[in-house]
Amino acid sequence: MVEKEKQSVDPATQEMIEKAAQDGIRVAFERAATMKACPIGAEGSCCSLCAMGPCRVMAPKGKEETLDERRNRVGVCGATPETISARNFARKVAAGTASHGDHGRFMARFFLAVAKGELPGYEIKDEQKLLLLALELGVKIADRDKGEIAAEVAKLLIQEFGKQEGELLFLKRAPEKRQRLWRELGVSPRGIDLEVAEALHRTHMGTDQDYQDLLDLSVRVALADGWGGSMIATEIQDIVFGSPVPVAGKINLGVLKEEEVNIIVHGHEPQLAEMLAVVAQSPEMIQYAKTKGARGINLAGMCCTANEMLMRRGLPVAGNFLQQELAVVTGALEAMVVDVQCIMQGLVDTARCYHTRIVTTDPRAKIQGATHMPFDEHRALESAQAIVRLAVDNYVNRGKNIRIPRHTTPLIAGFTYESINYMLGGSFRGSFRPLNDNIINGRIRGVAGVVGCNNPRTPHDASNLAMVKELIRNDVLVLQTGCMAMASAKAGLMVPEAAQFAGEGLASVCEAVGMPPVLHMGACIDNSRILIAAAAMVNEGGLGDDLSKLPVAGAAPEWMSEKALAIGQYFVGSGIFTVFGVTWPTIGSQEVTEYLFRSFEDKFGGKWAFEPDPVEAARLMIGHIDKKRKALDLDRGKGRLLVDMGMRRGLDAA
Ligand code: SF4
Ligand code: MSK
Repeated sequence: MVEKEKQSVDPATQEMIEKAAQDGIRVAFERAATMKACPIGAEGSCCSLCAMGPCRVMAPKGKEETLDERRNRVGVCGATPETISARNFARKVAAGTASHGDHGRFMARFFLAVAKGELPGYEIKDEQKLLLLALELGVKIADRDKGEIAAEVAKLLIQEFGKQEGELLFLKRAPEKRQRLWRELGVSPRGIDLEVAEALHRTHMGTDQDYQDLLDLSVRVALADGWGGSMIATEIQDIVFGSPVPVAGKINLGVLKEEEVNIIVHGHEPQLAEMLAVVAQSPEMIQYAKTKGARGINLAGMCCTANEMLMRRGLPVAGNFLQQELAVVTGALEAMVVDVQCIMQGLVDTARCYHTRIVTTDPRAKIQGATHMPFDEHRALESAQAIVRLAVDNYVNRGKNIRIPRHTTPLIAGFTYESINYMLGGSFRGSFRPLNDNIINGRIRGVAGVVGCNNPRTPHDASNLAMVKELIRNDVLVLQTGCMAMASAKAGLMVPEAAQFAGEGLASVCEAVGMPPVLHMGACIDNSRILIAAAAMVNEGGLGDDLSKLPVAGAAPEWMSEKALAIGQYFVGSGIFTVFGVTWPTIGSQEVTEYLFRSFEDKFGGKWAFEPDPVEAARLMIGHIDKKRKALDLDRGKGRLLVDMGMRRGLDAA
């Protein structure tokens, strides 16, 4: 057994790893320790695309390869290691894009139904955002009813998935220069589903066998995620559930309550969670819980559903990806209600040892051994009531083996392009000008997006914390989403007081505005908010005419999901330098890796890097930021020189 300190830096997680071991439960940490990663697959050198294989084409380790050996290192069909590596990579990006795309498509159809008034219990909460989007998309507003406007907007967004030609509508949000570059390189996505389908076709056995072509293709697919599926999902969720504004919350397994019915919502799509929040707070349901001996009902979140609910409702967050099984191990969880993505199948087995019910709710994501209660949007309230009642009824089945870690940390979440604009500029003159000015005067050195998952192949939360601390110490403002946002929040970096960990310049800005040096921007799909914020920095002026000119960088220090690769690829394809930790899926092919790590910069202005040491990775990001500052002719730390009359006279005399 691996020491718990080496598995996580989070004390609540360590405590529950220990309890799991005492209870004889194997969770992901233990499984990762006993199941070594396949070295051939990890480096991208295995092809299983057809039944002539699987073929393994890894280079011999520790010895020079002869030309003949190199020539013969191909699959049965003759596919080279480069083709195999690039196909594998492109397929992962396509799977990530498909996941966010399917989320976006579901949201767009849901939005249309809400607009038509077909879904009782849901309504349009942010009318202003709806109207702005309608104007942007050329939808007539005049004196039309908001439902009519929303329906027309929804139909336009639904079309984005099946579109066969032209360009995705939101590409126009990128700076002009970037749009032109995408067009010139032939990577402007046409339709979201089309790009995914074409990628699957072109990576089929015997189709596209030019590794550079495949890697360029994967940029087009990924852009259909960032500027397509993810952005659509974010926009719609803001319109229907309300745009986030800074909100206080708390995080970690200590949010579970010993004397209440505990329910965790886990996954990615917020429709059901929103309704569960309403039902869990209803006096009737609380009364019902009391009849079972509980003091109330405590709804908390896990993974990105948690981020969605935290951003809009301040709902407590139980933890990030690697804490999902540990929430069950507390023995105090009545139900874990899951939808899509990042739900470990191991949950069901863990739950068998306690009383927790794992409830699947989405027809696209069932798990054997779980209780399936399909969520019907048309009868959302009834669906949510049935689920909460199941959890309440289960309270009486709680055993005596309960231990809830005492750890919780306060945080502020709810930062979006709009709320940052407001926070920096005020309600009448909302603007990114103060951000740009502080970058220009060097108080803020640059901006970094640190996003992505946890991975038990690296100590839980550790790389994120080391990276984020190094960045803010060096005056880099950090924007976060997904499970990495939660890692920073647990460590207390998402409150204004965390400015004490920042460099002098960044700290002075945080203190003046009253904001943390690390901003929580939401769930994985909300990485699209980071794209929009970056575009706003370009549009504001003074930092170059393209995203690739900005002193910004991206990272996913603990990634595990194909979605993370899609996100990284759309950052890179948008011109942003991006570093991943843990492992790199093309390391088996030097050519493919070189192309992504170097040639991409000449083409797209952004490139990938792989660096498992988080402090080293942060330094790569800072080095890149400094390179961009130099190219923009910005002198770090100089500050704006205010010239008074005396100085002016001196200048005149000289
Ligand atoms: Fe092997 Fe080629 Fe089939 Fe891949 S496509 S499994 S390399 S024969
Ligand atoms: S939930 S994709 S583990 S961030 Fe979005 Fe966390 Fe990664 Fe899932």
